Amino acid sequence: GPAPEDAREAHAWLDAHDRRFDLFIDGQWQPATDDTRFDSHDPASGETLASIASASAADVDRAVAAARKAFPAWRDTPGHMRARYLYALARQIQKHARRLAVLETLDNGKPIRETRDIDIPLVARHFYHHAGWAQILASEFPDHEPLGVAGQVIPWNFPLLMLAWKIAPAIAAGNTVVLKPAEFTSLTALAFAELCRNVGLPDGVVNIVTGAGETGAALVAHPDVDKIAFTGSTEVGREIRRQTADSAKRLTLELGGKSPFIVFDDADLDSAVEGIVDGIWFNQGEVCCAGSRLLVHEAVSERLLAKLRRRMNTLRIGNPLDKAIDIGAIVAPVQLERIRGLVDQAVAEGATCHQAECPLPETGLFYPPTLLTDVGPASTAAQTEIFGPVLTAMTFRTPDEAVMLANNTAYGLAASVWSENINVALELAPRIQAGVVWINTTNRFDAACGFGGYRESGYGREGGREGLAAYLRPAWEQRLPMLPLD
Ligand code: TXE
Repeated sequence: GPAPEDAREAHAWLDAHDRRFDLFIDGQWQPATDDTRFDSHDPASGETLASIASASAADVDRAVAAARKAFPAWRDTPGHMRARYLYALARQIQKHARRLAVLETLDNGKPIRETRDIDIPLVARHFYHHAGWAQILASEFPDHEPLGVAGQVIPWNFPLLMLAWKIAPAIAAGNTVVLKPAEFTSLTALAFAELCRNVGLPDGVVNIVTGAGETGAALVAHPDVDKIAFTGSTEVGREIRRQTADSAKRLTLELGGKSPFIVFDDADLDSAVEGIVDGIWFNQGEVCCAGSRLLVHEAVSERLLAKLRRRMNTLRIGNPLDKAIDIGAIVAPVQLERIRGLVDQAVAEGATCHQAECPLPETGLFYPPTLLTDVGPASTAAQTEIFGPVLTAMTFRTPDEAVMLANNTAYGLAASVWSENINVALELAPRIQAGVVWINTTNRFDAACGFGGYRESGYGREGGREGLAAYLRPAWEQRLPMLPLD
């Protein structure tokens, strides 16, 4: 398992808070108006981790008011001063990395190896990167100004990393924020609120309102929010699009995906198998850019799938706090049911279902690595985001057919292309409608690189220059004097 002192420290932190959390508004812990609460569970053990306040529309209103009040002073704080807070937050994240990793693993069910080596280091890196941006903002974006109050709603698959993707650019650019974490995974956002206090971030710059979809909807509907940034399901993204259509709110959406993983006949098949493992079985497949559709050249399909089936059987699934585990628990019963339902539907439509022979723990929310073959291009298995450890495999004969299949969903978030011939890969990449195309690799993320989708995967980019621009506007929009017409 993890170093026992890390797990102990995480539990001690929960105990120090009496396993009871309020809302973080205006730099203070504040109870929800009617003290409505919900519980957060460890999906691997079923243990109740904490009781968490559920914010009503009135609480959201208080949080937005606090963010509005804090905005002018934060906007007028010189960039190099704002940078100090972001650097300090990055250092706090590194200082508490082990506790944050354990908390994230307890709350979400993902393997400690991933939270410790991937999630939390990327979170720190995101704050460091945006601290740099805050410092050079005035010279890089002259005559730009922040938007005001940003309302941010995030999902449960990378709780603290999605918080970082939202908060770091927003506050670097001089906005203030109200963020709503997903109801299954609020703990690291609440731990982050504490770090904001540790570094003396001015009250009201970051506010955290916990709760379910209704809390998010109240934030989206709030008239004094200038921008909504949402990451989550395509359905809710659509709803938010409708809800904000007649307002002046800016909107960025990062939604679902069904990303193709394309293997040519000249690819290094052993590397491709490792890529597939990472592409679909990283984070239990609960990844928006998961390589969930394997498109493999007919000539190597049998060989590749045989290798893949052997590799699947070696994956270790179980207690996510165990460092030797590859696949942890599914976040919540509703998500496990959704995965089961979609696999059943795929099988009813004629798919062949192969599941790894690795033993599952007797309790907890676990689902085995799964491979679906014999699927038609219009079937559920080929079209619907499953958001679990389920890979759909199809074959192609020519590059044109690979492109056609790759683009044949409503989504367009990511793609991965495998070939030993770089010309094949480079010719294919720009023909695929996806925000990112990886070549002979997958799941590479960098704070400096804009991430986002095409079509139903959403719009706007997070990370890099574009990500920052999404929290700025040209100052002349507000300041241009009205010219008399006559
Ligand atoms: O998402 P929701 P769910 C996909 C994935 C998954 C499916 C369902 O396919 O199986 O969505 O997951 C908040 N107004 N993705 O139901 O509901 C909610 O409280 C404002 C892909 O968990 O979209 C949470 O904080 N907010 C995805 C956040 O939205 C609302 C990651 C996401 O939850 C709201 C997650 C409303 N009306 C799921 N209703 C990705 N792109 O990575 C809910 N929320």
